[in-house]
Parts: sequence; C-alpha cells; structure tokens
Amino acid sequence: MALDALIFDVDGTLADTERDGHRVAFNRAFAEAGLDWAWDVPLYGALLAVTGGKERMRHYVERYRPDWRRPPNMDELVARLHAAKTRHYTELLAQGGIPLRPGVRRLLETARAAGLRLAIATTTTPANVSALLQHTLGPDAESWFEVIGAGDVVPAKKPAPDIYYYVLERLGLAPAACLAFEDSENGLRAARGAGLKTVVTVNDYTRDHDFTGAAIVLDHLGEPDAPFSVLSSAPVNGFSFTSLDLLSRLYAGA
Ligand code: XBP
Ligand code: MG
Repeated sequence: MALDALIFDVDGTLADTERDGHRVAFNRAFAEAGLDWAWDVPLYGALLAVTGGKERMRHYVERYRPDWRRPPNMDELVARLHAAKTRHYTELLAQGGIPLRPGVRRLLETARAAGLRLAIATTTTPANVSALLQHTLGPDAESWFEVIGAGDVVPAKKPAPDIYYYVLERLGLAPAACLAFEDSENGLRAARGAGLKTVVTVNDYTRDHDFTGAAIVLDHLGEPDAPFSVLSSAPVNGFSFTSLDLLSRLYAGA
C-alpha cells in the first residue's frame, strides 16, 4: 500500500499554541468572569493531561478547587467560559502571536505539490483551527485539508482514537495508507489506537512523555538550514529535515 495522506494534530504540532496561546486565553476568560482561577505555566502543564478545554476546566475544579462553590448550572458556566476563552484565543492568533513550528509550512506545501492528501485530527475547537490556518498559512489554507476533524465532533477526545477514526472514514482511507503527526502522549495513543504510524515532534510540555510506538521522535520537523534532532532510535542516516523521502522510508519501515 502507498502513502496517500498525512494527518496532522494541531496544538503543539502545527504550532506551539498551549503555553502562550490557550493558557493565556483561559486566564483572560477567567479574569473577565471575575473568577480567581489562574493557570500558571507549570499548573497548565499538569492540566494538559486532560484534553479538551471544557473537560480541562471541569478537571481543574474537581482536582484543584474542591472547596470552590459550584453554581447550580456548572455546564452553563463551563460553556460560557469556553466560548469566551475561544474568543480570546482567536484574537491572540489574529495578532500573529503564534507562528507555525519549523518545517510545517514547508512539509505541507511539499506534500500538496506531490499530490498527498492532507487532513487534521485535533481536540481543539474548529474555530481555533480556522483561525490558526488563516493567520499562519493564508485565507485559503483550510481548503488544503480535505478533512478537518476537530473538537466535539466525536464523543471521546484523545487519547481515545475516535477523532482519527472520524478522519479516516471521511478520507475513505485505511490507516495503513496514512502517516499521523503528533506532539503528546495522548495524541500518540490516539493515533496508534487507530492503527496509524506516527511522527512525533516534542515541545516543552511534552518532551518527557512516553512516545513508545512512535515511528520517530524529533524536536521539530526541520528545515534545510535548521536540522532536526532525532530523539528516538530511528534509521534516518543522512536526513536532517522531514522530506517526503524520509517520510516514505519511515512509512515503509515503521
Ligand atoms: C490540544 C487540546 C485542546 C487545547 C485547547 O488539542 O487538548 O483542548 O488544549 O483547545 P490537540 P480547546 O493537541 O489535539 O490539537 O479549549 O478548544 O479544547
Ligand atoms: Mg497536540
């Protein structure tokens, strides 16, 4: 079977969005609502174990604020806070504050030119994906991706494989025809759970995660003038950035 499609996670993979993007947006929404919830960098790193912003807020209250007096309708508060947070986050993206990670634009453009199909499988909210793609790749960038699987379209978020099954079904492809790109243990477990070979690029929040089962673990996708560092044992002799040739070898070998 040939490699037909590349399926990308968003947060932490296309761009380093969590520490200076989502986390800041959550804190702005909390302050706006008059809540004394403040997620500093280390706490947010711990909270990232729970994927999904709404689920993360519920987890925060249960795990860290047991004495906080819950309102009668917690679901309504969470939904309202999440809508505000998404507004703050998309505003941050519009200000150009979150660039793509190294090698992302290059790989997307090279893959498109070679006729590979592209898709997205993410836990974040669809509006966030649109804003990131438009503000980093341009107004028509969403059309580069045949399928964008995002947020609540599936009942269970990562590490459940649901979002990858959702994308594979809409691509009409078997997992064996695709490669996934992820940044976290939850993401790798979701992709592997759906049977996908997976390339991992780590970031400050995920560097120490368990990436057993990844086809390769890198610090980033690399550029011709900015070589990647290989953090796992993988046969990449002679490669210094993620070319289609390297991906084909990983695909064939993994
Ligand atoms: C990362 C997530 C998301 C974001 C916050 O998604 O788990 O929940 O942290 O976005 P992925 P929302 O790595 O799968 O792209 O608040 O919209 O959930
Ligand atoms: Mg991610």
